[in-house]
Amino acid sequence: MMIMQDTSWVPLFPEDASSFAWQVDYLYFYLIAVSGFFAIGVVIAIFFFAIKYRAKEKFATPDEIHGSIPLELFWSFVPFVISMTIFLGGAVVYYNQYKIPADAMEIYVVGKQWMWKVQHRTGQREINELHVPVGRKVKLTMTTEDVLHDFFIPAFRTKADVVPGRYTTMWFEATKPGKYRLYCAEYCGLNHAGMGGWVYVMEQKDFDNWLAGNASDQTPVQAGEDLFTNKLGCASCHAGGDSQRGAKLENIFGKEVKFVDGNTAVRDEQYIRNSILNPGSQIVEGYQPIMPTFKGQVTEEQLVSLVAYIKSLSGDTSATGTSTSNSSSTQEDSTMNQPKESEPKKPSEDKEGESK
Ligand code: HEC
Ligand SMILES: [Cu+2]
Repeated sequence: MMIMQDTSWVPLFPEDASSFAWQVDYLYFYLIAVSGFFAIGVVIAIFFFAIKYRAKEKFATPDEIHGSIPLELFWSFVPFVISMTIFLGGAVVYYNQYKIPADAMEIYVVGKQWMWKVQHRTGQREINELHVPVGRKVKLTMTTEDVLHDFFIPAFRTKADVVPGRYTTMWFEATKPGKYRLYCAEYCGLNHAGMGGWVYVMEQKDFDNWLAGNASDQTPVQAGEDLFTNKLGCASCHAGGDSQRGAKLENIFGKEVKFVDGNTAVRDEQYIRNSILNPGSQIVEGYQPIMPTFKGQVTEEQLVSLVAYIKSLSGDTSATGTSTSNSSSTQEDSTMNQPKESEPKKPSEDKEGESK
């Protein structure tokens, strides 16, 4: 329960345990300093003027004042400069926090009244706990089964809304091994206050052991492939070789797509999710609108797996759970890449021409 660190000079703050935590703190202290300076200045001025201009005689008439350009300029310019420093400081910190590094290790998070479900790329699942290695960039791709939640790790000085029907992301790089609080920071119903847990930051080798020691479920990619080929029957349209009626899904991730109505979009996680839930809303050029909606038939966790599988068809290997130097990870990596490699090559020109 001890999250305050003994070395922090004022024990008012949670520990600084991420690469950008100090930036948030400095910005915060700067805001306090600016507010403190003006608050104290105003109070001093009140007393000073109250004494200096106190009523010395009854019915005195004060001198008329006709404005002062230098004074006007001074009190416009100084606040302007101060607010710009706040804006710039805030913008830099915000940019560092929400620009997700490309080489981050991806972990999926699904919020649900009232728990956090976490799944690693290697298949491990955990609830209300999040194990991460120290010194690695970690990206969380998050969504929720029900209402709005908010994923908050005070020691990392980061939080992000978790929104129904959408993927939101956040990232951090933990700097110190330890155990840190994790909260839901958006009131989400009766047991909102209980919707929290712990983040465990481990040395890379302990983390690798942890990954290896936890009996591995299917990886998200494997689970997605299973849904795709067996449980949901996507493969009947999307992997039919020459008779394929559905759009080609290999090597599409991150690329632009053109719709029959002439609009375009970039195929990101959000787009793939929407393709599965509302296929009619975005018909890919060259295809018939025959794909049924899977709304109500798949959970958010299954959707995350499907998205991971479709990403893997584009050779997305971004960030496995383990370090690249680790031998057990090479095994995991190869399992994750299997779908991609075993996929028969289908030249895209063929498909396009055929279905037109
Ligand atoms: C009845 C056949 C059929 C089934 C079943 C089907 N699809 Fe489709 N799918 C299509 C067709 C046709 C298109 C292209 C037209 C469109 O955009 O709706 C498509 C488009 C897509 C796209 C967008 C492709 C692109 O180029 O951007 C994705 C992603 C997708 N499907 C995923 C799935 C998944 C996942 C499943 C299973 C849950 C599935 N589909 C089931 C026929 C099908
Ligand atoms: Cu919540």
